[in-house]
Order: sequence, then structure tokens, then C-alpha cells
Amino acid sequence: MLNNPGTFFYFFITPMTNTKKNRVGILMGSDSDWPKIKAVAAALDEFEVGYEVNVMSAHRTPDLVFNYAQSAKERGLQVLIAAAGGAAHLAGVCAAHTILPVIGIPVPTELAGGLDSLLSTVQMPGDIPVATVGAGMGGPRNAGLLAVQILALSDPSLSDRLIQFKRGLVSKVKQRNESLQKALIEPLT
Ligand code: C2R
Repeated sequence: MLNNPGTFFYFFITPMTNTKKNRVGILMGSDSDWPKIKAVAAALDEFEVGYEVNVMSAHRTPDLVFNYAQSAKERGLQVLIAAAGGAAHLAGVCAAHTILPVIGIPVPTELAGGLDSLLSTVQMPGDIPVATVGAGMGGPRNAGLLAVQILALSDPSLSDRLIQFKRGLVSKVKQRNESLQKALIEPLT
């Protein structure tokens, strides 16, 4: 255990430059994960939700993860999102040290597309929930959207934006369907 966790801890916290209050803490086990999961940040940007992003590892920097997770709530964060690949224990360890909701992103790997990450994130023992999204595909984006939905429970303006977002999906799919119908007909004409 660190003697002065505060100093050590904040030295490593490198909030991304945004002027909004950070409500979501995004963690990843390695900077090598970022290209695979950055859609999580894009989803939060879409809803103008403030967040910070940090690399830390339950395996490589266990004290740092402990300090981050156990102080996250008092620092004003409301949701944690933890991404890790392979033996992905980061989300579970965060969940062990906070009462904030923790969303786990299994990072795709070469082993069956990230089945290792998926199982080690999702298969939590009872009492320590980790809301796990898919490995790859829409997983990282869904993690961001799920965080927005959690925040929207106590934020009417976010809630309104989510309603608009859902409506937007209907017209988006309608447009895609129309384009598909056109493309299907065109080769025949
Ligand atoms: P490197 O690319 O740094 O070797 O990391 C990372 O998330 C990454 O996908 C390889 C992979 O190791 C993962 N990692 C974990 C944890 N820490 C790092 N699964 C953890 O604490 O769970």
C-alpha cells in the first residue's frame, strides 16, 4: 500500500482536455487498447458528457487501480468504464473497490476475437457486478451509451437527448433501408 496515495495517484491521472466536469472515468489495461476502444469516448462526446481516460492495470499497477477506484466517487465520478484484454481483471478489480456502476469492455484479442477478454470480464462472482458489453463490434460504443443512460437517470437534459437519439435511430435505419432498396433495384434497371 502506498504511504501517500493522493500524491502518487494524481500524478498519474491525466484528464483529457475538456472543459466539462468529468463524470465518467475510462480506464484501460494498456495504451495498446485505445485504438480498439476509442469509440467509447466518441459516444460520450456525442452527449457532451465529461470524462477522463487513464491507463492502469490490475496486474501491473494494482495499487494505482485500488486508489483510483476507491476515490473515484469522492472525486465526482459517477460511472467507471474499464477496458482490458486477455486475462481481463481490471473491471472486476475496480468493481471490488467502488460502489459506482462499473462497465467492462472486453478488448478483442487474437484468441477467438477476444473470447478470453469477454469471459474474464463477464464471469464475475455474485455480489460484484460488472456490466459487460460486447468484445468488438458495437461494444465500446455501447459502453459509452450505457454510461450516458445511467447518468440520465438523474439528469433530465441527458434523458431528453437520449429520447432524441432513439428517434434518430428510426430515421437512420429507414434511410439505410431506402438506400438498400435502391441498390437492389438499380442493377436491374
Ligand atoms: P500490452 O499491449 O501492454 O502488452 O497489454 C491490456 O488490457 C492489453 O489488452 C496487453 C493486454 O494486457 C491487458 N491487461 C489486462 C490488465 N492489465 C493489462 N488485462 C488487467 O489488469 O486486467
